[in-house]
Amino acid sequence: MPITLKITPPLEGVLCITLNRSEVMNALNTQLLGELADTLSDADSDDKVRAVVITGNTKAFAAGADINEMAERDLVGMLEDPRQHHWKTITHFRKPIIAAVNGYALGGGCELAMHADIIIAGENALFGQPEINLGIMPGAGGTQRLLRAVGKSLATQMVLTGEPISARRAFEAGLVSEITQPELTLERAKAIALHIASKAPLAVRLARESLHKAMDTDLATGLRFERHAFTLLAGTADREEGIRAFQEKRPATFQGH
Ligand code: DAK
Repeated sequence: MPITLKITPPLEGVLCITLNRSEVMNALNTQLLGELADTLSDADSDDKVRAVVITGNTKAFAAGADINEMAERDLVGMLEDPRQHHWKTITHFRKPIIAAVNGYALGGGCELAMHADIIIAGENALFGQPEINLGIMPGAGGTQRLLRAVGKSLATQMVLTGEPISARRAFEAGLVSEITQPELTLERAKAIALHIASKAPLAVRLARESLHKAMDTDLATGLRFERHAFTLLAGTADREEGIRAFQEKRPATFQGH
């Protein structure tokens, strides 16, 4: 039973995970990351889960790695840090994640939000990589994913000054796809997750993988992957159902095969 997370059982295909260390701005300690990795691992093989929403509270999505815990680790401790394994599990999760971000998304918190496929931000959200203020640097994608999301100049400014950006600036830069009133952020993220959860799961999975390819390969390789994935879907019952439903002018019911 997780202690650092609140988990709402899957409803219409959507699992909702709330980070639950509000007394420390949802700082990501090893236990929280472990519980999150385990929850996502289970969700990966659970047919009832088609999309996941991750959120925090109104003050903080997450203010980064737990600095007090980090202070206890020396070089060898960092090399053997179990958190690296948990981050890897989160990275390799195969279903869409929507992050509903209010308040601080700093350091590892910003990096966790960037592990999501879609970020919905409340007007009060602040995104930043303040590691430089601690004499360290981002370690969970904060230089790589941020640069790809917002471009070189803004990413460099954020990482080297440690200054956060507002939700509005993050929206303009393409880091987040929508801004909402803070009290509506979670509802909006859930609505998007529900929408995705109603689509054909194999098509969602392959489309998502193809989008990810655009981040880490050249155009020709990405286009080749896209074509193969598109072709593979021709063998699915859900494609047949989707096309037949269109022709019969009725909503499609997808089964996931
Ligand atoms: N860790 C531990 N405690 C934290 C925390 C954090 N990151 N952030 C906040 N807290 C705690 C505060 O210490 C305080 O605790 P008490 O004093 O009440 O006991 C409580 O939360 C409330 O915070 P404040 O009193 O400071 O609240 P304010 O509103 O004044 O300020 C703040 C909120 C978020 C601006 C401020 O707390 C702050 O600057 N927090 C630190 C933000 C930060 O520097 N984040 C980056 C951490 S480094 C890796 C992967 C990832 C990482 C590293 C390695 N590998 C895979 C290898 C990631 C590194 C990081 O994220």
